Amino acid sequence: MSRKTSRRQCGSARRKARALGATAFMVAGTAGVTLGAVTPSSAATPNGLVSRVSKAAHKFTIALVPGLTTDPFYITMERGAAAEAKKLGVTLTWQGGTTFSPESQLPVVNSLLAEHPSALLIAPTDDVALKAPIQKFLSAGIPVISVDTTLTDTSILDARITSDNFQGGELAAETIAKLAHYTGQVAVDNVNPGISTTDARQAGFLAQIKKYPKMSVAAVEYNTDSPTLAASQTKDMVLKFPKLVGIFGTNLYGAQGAGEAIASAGKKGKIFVAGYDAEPATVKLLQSGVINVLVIQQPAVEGADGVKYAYDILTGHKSAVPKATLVPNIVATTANSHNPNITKYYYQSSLAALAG
Ligand code: T6T
Repeated sequence: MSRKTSRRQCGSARRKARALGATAFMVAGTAGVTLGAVTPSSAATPNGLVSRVSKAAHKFTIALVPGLTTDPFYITMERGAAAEAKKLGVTLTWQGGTTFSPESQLPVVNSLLAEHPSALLIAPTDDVALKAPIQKFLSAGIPVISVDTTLTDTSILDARITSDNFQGGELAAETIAKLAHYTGQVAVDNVNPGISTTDARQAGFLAQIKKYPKMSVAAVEYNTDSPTLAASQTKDMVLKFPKLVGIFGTNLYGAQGAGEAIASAGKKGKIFVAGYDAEPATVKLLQSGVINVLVIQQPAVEGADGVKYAYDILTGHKSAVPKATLVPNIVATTANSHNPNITKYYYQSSLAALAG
């Protein structure tokens, strides 16, 4: 996704929220950084339609296809979706690939089409490669909502729900810049190009760094969602760029790898780390001061909203469903990392939590 597209999406979702009369939402501050108003999600659903559970609802099966099944971000999303499905009396299914890649996700999506679910919630692992398979669901009359990641061509989707990824990237840059007294080089450890969320985070980060005349970007690396690769890339960058003052891991595996490499290179407090997502490995690095800031998302809210919107579409209330929903980020720092107002947003990382 281009920077422009990402910006436009955020803007349009914000406008939508305003149109709905949504209240401004302040996220937790970090290191003197405060984010502005962003679009609320489920709380803003205007009509209360979703609380009506009818017998007919039981015939609905909503399929949730995550980016990959082992990632705590998506496990937490499933929990939110499952709770909402229970409330509405619909069936939720959950199946996906075991790596974050179209190669792993496509066979799952293709075989799911034959099952003809009532609606599809999907986190596309590539913003172009998943368009044709998704189009097949739409052509079969199955509504599709993207959750977390989305397509470059969002026009074909019934709705999309994501976090404010561009803003999360800006915040990561702002935090590092402040800690480094607005001087020095920074690097990005991203997943793969072609992922709408992490591309937008990178775009936000780079745009923000550009605002600081004494700062520059030394490198952008892609770790293919592997913390081991992110760690070795970070180690190499530390050796190669003596002026490096900060690194941004754009998702939980990048943040984990970057943090672990900075700790083992003895650079804690010298090279600042901004990351994304809160599961045990990243939280531990945050609490020990290696990671300085984590942008935390609300995947359970995304999952719940997805089910709710699918239900509204299936019950003839499509006009109540916003085309674009931006879920607010939560900002965790080493200083607030034990605060219950923050810890309540940490992700569920165990599949055992899926029972019940
Ligand atoms: O950061 C999340 C998600 O938002 C992103 O699209 C892919 O990576 C995660 O699942 C974390 O691993």
